[in-house]
Amino acid sequence: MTITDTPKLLRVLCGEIETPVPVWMMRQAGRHLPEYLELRARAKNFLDFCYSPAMAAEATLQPVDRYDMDGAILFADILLVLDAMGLGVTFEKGVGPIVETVTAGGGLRRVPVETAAQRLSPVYETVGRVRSKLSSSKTLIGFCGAPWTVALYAIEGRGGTDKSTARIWAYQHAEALDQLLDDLIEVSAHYLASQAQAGADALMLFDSWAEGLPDTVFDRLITRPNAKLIARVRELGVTAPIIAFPRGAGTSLPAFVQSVPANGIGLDTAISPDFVQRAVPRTMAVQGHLDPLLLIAGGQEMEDRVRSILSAYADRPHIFNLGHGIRPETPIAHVERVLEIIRGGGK
Ligand code: 1CP
Repeated sequence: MTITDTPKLLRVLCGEIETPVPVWMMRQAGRHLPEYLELRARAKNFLDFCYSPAMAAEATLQPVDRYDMDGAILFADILLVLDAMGLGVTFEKGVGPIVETVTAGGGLRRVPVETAAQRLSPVYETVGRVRSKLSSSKTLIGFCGAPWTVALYAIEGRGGTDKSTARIWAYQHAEALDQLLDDLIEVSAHYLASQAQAGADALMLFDSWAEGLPDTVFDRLITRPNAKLIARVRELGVTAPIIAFPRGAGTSLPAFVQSVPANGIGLDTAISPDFVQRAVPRTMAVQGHLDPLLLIAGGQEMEDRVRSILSAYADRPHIFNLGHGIRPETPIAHVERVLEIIRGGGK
C-alpha cells in the first residue's frame, strides 16, 4: 500500500498533516443513533449483541454510513476481556456493568491466556466482516481497555463508584494489583493482535479512569502498563498504529508521552491546547478534545471551540474527536454542524 492509498486517518497516525482533518467520535457506535436503538432492541442482552458478529458489524458501520466518518470504531466493550478471563460480567438496564470481583489473594488467571483470547473470537469475526464492507478510504479502529481501567471494574465490581477500593489496593495490595495488571496486559495484547490480524487498521487503548491519581501512582498504574502493553503488542508482530488515551492525565501527560510509544494520543476535555503543544512531541498525532457536553449544547460556543481546536493543531498531525464519549442525548444536527465546519476547513 502506498501512502496515497492509505486512508486519511491512518496517514495522520503515520505523521502526515491532512486538511480537512480526519474525524470520528468516541462511542459513535451505539448510544445516540436511532438506528442503533432499533438494532439494540433486537438483541437478547448487551453481551449477546457484542458476541453477534452480524449485529456488531452493523452497529460499527452505522455512524460511518450516516456521517461519513473517517474512522469506524469496533462495536464491542472493554469489559469483554474480563468475561473472557472467567469473571462474570452482566450489563443491567439503567445500572450499567456488574462484574464479579477479584480478591487480593485470588488473582485473575482463571483460564489460560490462549483460552481467553480464543473466547473473544466472535469479536475477530466482527472485525473481518466490517473490514470487508468498509470502504478502503476508511480506517477500522480496534480497541481494548487499558489495564488500570479494566482492573478497576474487576476490583470495584461496577462503574460509577469513587474508585477508592481499587486506589487503596495500589498501596495496600501493590503486588496483587501489579499481578492483575500484568495478567490483563497479556490477554489484552493477544486480543489486540487478533483484532489486527482480522483487519483492524489502528488500535486504541482506553484508559478512561486514569484521572485523579497522584503522579507517583500514575507512573505505576497508567504509564508503565500502557507502555508494556504496546511493547507486548509489537512483540506479537503488530505494526498497526496505536492511539493511547490516558483520560485525565493532567500534569502527568508530558511524562506519559515520553515513555509510552504510541502513534497518537487521545486528549480529554480538561487539557488545554497550549499545554498539549508544549507536552506532546510533534511526531505524535493528537486526537480530541471537544467537550461532549458542548456538543449537546451546540450554538456559537460549540462552533468557536471547533474552530479553535482546528487552528491550534493546524501545524501537526491531528484527528478531530471528542474529549470523551458522545452522550445518548446528543442532537444529530449538532454532530452534522461540527462535521460541516471541519470539512469546510474550519469555516
Ligand atoms: O445497553 C447498552 O446499549 C449498553 C451501552 C454500552 C455500549 C453501546 C456499553 C455499556 N458499552 C457500549 C459499547 C462500547 N463501549 C464501545 C463500542 C463502540 C462505541 O460505542 O462507539 C466502546 C468503544 C466502549 C468502551 C467502554 N466501555 C469504555 C471506554 C470508553 C469510555 O467511554 O470511557 C468504558 C469505560 C466502558 C464501560 C462501560 N460499558 C458500558 C457502560 C455503560 C460503561 C461505563 C460504565 C461506567 O460508568 O463505569
